[in-house]
Amino acid sequence: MEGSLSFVEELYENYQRDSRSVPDDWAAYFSSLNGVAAGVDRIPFLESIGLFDGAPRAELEHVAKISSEILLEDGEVLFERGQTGRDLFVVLEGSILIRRTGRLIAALGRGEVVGEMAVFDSQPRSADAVARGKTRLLCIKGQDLLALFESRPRLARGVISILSKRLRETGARQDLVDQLIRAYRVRGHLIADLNPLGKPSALHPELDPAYYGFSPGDLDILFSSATIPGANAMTLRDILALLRTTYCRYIGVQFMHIDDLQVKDWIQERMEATQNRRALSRDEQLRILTKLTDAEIFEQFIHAKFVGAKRFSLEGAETLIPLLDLAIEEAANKGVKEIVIGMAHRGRLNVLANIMNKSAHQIFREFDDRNPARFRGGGDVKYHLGHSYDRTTISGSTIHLSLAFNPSHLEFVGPVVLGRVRAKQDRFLDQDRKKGLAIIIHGDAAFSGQGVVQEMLNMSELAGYSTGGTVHIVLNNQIGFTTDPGEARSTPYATDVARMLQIPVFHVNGEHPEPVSQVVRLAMDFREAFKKDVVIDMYCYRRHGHNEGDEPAFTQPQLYETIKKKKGVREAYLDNLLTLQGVNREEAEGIVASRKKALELDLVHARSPEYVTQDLASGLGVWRPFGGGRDRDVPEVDTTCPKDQLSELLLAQARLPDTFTPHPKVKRLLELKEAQARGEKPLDWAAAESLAFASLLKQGTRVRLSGQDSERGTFSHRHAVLHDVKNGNLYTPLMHLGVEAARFEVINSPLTEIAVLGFDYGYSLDYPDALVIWEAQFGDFANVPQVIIDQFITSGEDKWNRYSGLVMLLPHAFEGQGPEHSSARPERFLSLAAEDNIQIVNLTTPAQIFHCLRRQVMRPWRKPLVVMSPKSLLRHREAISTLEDLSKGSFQRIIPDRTAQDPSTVKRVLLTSGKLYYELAAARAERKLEGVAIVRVEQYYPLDVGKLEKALPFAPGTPVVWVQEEPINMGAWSFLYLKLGARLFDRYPFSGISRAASASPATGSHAAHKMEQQEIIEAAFSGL
Ligand SMILES: Cc1ncc(C[n+]2csc(CCOP(=O)(O)OP(=O)(O)O)c2C)c(N)n1
Ligand SMILES: [Mg+2]
Repeated sequence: MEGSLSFVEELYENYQRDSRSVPDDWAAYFSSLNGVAAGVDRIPFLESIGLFDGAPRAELEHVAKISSEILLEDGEVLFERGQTGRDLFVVLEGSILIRRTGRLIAALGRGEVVGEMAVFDSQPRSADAVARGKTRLLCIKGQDLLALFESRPRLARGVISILSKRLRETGARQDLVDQLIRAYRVRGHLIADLNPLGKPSALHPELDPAYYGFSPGDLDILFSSATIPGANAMTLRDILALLRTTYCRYIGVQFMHIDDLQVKDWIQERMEATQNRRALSRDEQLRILTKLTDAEIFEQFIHAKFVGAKRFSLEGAETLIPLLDLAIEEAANKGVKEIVIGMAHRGRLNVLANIMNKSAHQIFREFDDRNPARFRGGGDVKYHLGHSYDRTTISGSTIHLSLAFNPSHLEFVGPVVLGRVRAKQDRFLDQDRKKGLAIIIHGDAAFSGQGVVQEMLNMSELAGYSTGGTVHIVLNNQIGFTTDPGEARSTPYATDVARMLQIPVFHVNGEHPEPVSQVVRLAMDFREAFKKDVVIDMYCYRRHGHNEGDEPAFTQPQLYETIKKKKGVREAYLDNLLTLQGVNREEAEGIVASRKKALELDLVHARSPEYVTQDLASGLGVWRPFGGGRDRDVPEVDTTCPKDQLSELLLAQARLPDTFTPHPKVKRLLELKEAQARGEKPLDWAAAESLAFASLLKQGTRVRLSGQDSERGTFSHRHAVLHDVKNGNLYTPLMHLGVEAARFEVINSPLTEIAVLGFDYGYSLDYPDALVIWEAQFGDFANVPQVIIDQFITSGEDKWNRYSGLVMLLPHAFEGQGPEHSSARPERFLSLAAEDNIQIVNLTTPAQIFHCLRRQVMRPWRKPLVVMSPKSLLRHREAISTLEDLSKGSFQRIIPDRTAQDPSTVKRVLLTSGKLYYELAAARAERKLEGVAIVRVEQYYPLDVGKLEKALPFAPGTPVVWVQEEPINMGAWSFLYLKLGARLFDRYPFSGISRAASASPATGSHAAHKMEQQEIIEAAFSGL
C-alpha cells in the first residue's frame, strides 16, 4: 500500500459512502478491516428480509461481511439501462424507482432487492434505478455474490423467485392503476358535480380504488402516470386527486368514444394538464360578474315592469350570457368574422339585449304592443325576432353577429342557421370554413326529443353541408314545459344523440361560471383544431314556470321548493369572488345600480310619445339589390340567351378530358348533347335544365343544387357528375365552363328532408344572388319537412321581412306508381299561398324550365319557387323545345291553345296543367276532334288572371273545363274554383273534372290507374 494518510482517509470516506467508488483492492482491504464489525450490525436487518428467510447464522454473517453500504441523494442514479453490472443491492432506507423507457415499473422500499437478472449473466441492465429521497443500500459485489450462490444454491433460488414475483406483481398492479385511470376518463362524468339542484351521484364502482383491490394503505405507493401529462410517477393518492379534479368537479366530459387517438389525446391532454381549470384574471372575473348582472337585472326589471308578460325568463341559467360573451370573444380571436346564432324562446330576449345589442327600449316597446295596425295579419311575437349587429371585441376586432329569426317549432332553426353560415363561408371563399361560425342553443327536452337534431349532426361533416363545426349549447334546465327528464328521454344525458359523432360532449355546472369558461375555451379550441361540432351541456334550472304566467308547482312541487330556496347565480358567484377578495361588495352593487338605471332610462324612452318604432331591417348588405313584396310591382326580365352561346354551352358539357371513359349510355347522352348543339335534335328537359344552369354560371351566378341522388337525377336524366368506368374518377362538366364562370355545386344529400331543406333555405337567405335548389326524390317527400315549408319558406317574409329565392323541385304526375310517388301535393302549397308569398308552377316544356329558372335569379324578386317537376315528361317525344325557344322566348304563365283554330269555332275549352296536357292533346288528335281548345296553366300562383283571360278569346257561354289528374279534394281545382267562381270572367261556365275524392292521392294498381286516367280523358271530351 502506498499513499499518504490523508489520501487513505479520503478513500475510506468514499468507501463508506459508496463502496464501489474505490478500486476493488482497496475495497477488499477496507472490508477486511471493519467488515465483520459492520456486518454484525447488519445481521438483524438481513434476518428481517424475505431473501434470507431461514438462513443459518453463519450464512448471514458471511453476507454481512462481504457487503458494503451506499448512500444516494434524491434523484441520484444507482445504475442506468444498458450498463453492465452484476452487483446486487438491498434497500436499507428510502426507496429506489425502477423505470423503463420513462415509465415507472416499480418503486422498491426497505428490504427489497435491486439488481435483477443481470446479477446472473452480466447482461446489460434492463431498466434505470434512481433514488427517491435519501436512500441507503446494501451492496453485494458481483464476484462475491456468484461465489455465494455457488456455495448456497438455496440463496440463488430465493433471489430469482423474489425478483420474478416482484416483476409480476408490479406489472399487475400497474395494470390495475391504468384501468382505474381509464375508468375516470370514461366514467368520471358520472360522479361529477353537475347539477345545481342536487348532489353528485354516489361513487361508481369502477371509480373506487377498492374495486381494483387497492386499500387505503396503497394510496402512497408510487405508480407510473406516464399517460397523464407531467410527472412520470405519482402516488395513487395524487393520481386519484388529479383525475377527480379533472373529471369529477364541475365539468364532466364524454370523449372516450372518440376513436381517433390523436383527437382523443388532444382533449385528454388539455384537460389533464390543467386539471380542467382555468385561472382567470380579476378583469375576466369582473367581466363575468358584469354579464351575470346584466342577465339577472334585465329579467328582474321586466318581471317588475311588465307583470305576468311572457318572456321565457333566463333566470337559473344566467351563465348563458357570460358563456356566449366568451365564446364570441374566443371566436373573434381565432379569426371568425361572422357568427349566426340559433336559439329558441328560453332567454332569447335576454340574449337579444345583452349579447345582440338590441336596445332595451325597442324590446320594451314591443312589450307594450302599441302599434296593432302595423301588424294586422303579419309580424311575429317578440321572442321569435332576430337581430344582427357588428360587435367590437376586447382585442379590437370586429365580428358580425346574427340571431336567426325563429318559429316556435323547436330545433328547426338549426339547419337554417347552418345553411346561412355555409353561404357566408362560400361568399368569403372560406374553404377552411374558419370565418363563419354557427352557435346553436338548445333546450334539453328539445335536443333529445326532436329528430331534426340528429339530422343536423349527421350532416355536420358531409362535404356539401359542413360548416367547419357548430358549437351546440344545451341550456339544460332539466325540465321541458312540465315534463321531467325521465319522461323526456331514454338516455342518461339530454345530449346523448350527439355521441353519434366523434366529438366531445362537455357537461358543466352552470352555477359555476369559471368552469363554464374553461369548457367554452376547450370547445372553441376543439372546433378550430378539428373542424367538428362540439357540445356544451350546461346544467342549470328554471326559476319560474315555463313562462311567467305558468305555475310550476302544479307539477314539480318539490323541485320548486328547492329552487325557491336557491340564491341567484350572480349572488353565488359574487360570494365566491368576495371570498377570494378579487372584488368587493360596493363594486358589485355599483354594477347593479348602473344597469338598473340604464334600463329605467330605456323604459322612459320607449314610452315617450316621440318614440319612433323601427321596422325590421331588411335589404341591407348583399340584399340591397333584391326584394320581396308583390309580383305585379316587379317587372319581368329578358331570360333569353344567344343561340350560339347555348350551342357552345351544350358542347362544353359534352367535352370530357381525353383520359376520361364515360359509361357507354352516358356517352350516347353526350353525343345527343352535341347533336342538340348543332340543332339536329330538339332539346329535352335535361338539355334545357342544364342550359339554365350553364348560362347562369356563365353570367357569374352561383348554382347550388342539393337533394337525394341529385347528381345523376332520380330519373337518370341529369348526369351532372360523370363517373369514369375505368377508374371511378369524377367529372362535373358544369364545373368546367371557363375561369369566369361561377361555381356549380350539385350535391347528393343524405337521406334527410327536414335538415337538408332547412339548410338550403338558410343558404338562400345569405346568398340571394345564387340559384339555390332543393330537390325532393319524389314530390310527396316534401311532407317530411313541412315545418320548414310552413314556418320558414312560405311565411318568413310575412313574419320577419326575410326573403328567399329558394327553388324546390318536386317530381309530380300521376303515372301509376301508387299512392306515394304520384303527387307533390300542389293543394298544400296552394293552401299556403297568399300575399304573393311563393310561386307554384307546373311546367310542360323544356323551354319553360329554362326561362323559369333563369327568371328566378334574374328578376330582383326573391320568392320561393315550387316546381311540380316532371317524371315521364323528361323523355316525352313531344315535350321538346328548340334552341330558338330559349334564345327568343320567355316564360309563359299561361300557354294558350296552340292549334290554329278559329276561336269562334271552339265549343269546349279544356284548362289543364302539367303532363295531362299531352294526354289530352293526344286524345284530341287521335279522335280528330274539332272545336276543342286546350289551355295550359303553367303557373298556378301567383295566378295571372289577365293572361288567363287573354288565352280565352272564345264566344261567351263556351264551357271551360278544368281537367286535373288529382282527386277532386286535391290538385288545383278548389283553389281555382275559389278564386274564379262558377262563371269564368262572367262569360264561361266553369266546371272541373278530376278523380273522385280520395283519402290517398292515387291507386296502388297500375291497371286501375290507367282505367281512371282514361275516364278523365273521356269525361274531358264527353258531349262532343
Ligand atoms: C316542435 C315543438 N313541439 C312542441 C313545442 C311546445 N313547447 C314549447 S317549449 C316546450 C318545452 C321545451 O323544453 P326544453 O327544450 O327543455 O326548453 P326549456 O323551455 O326548458 O328551455 C314545448 C313542449 C314546440 N315549441 N315545438
Ligand atoms: Mg328545458
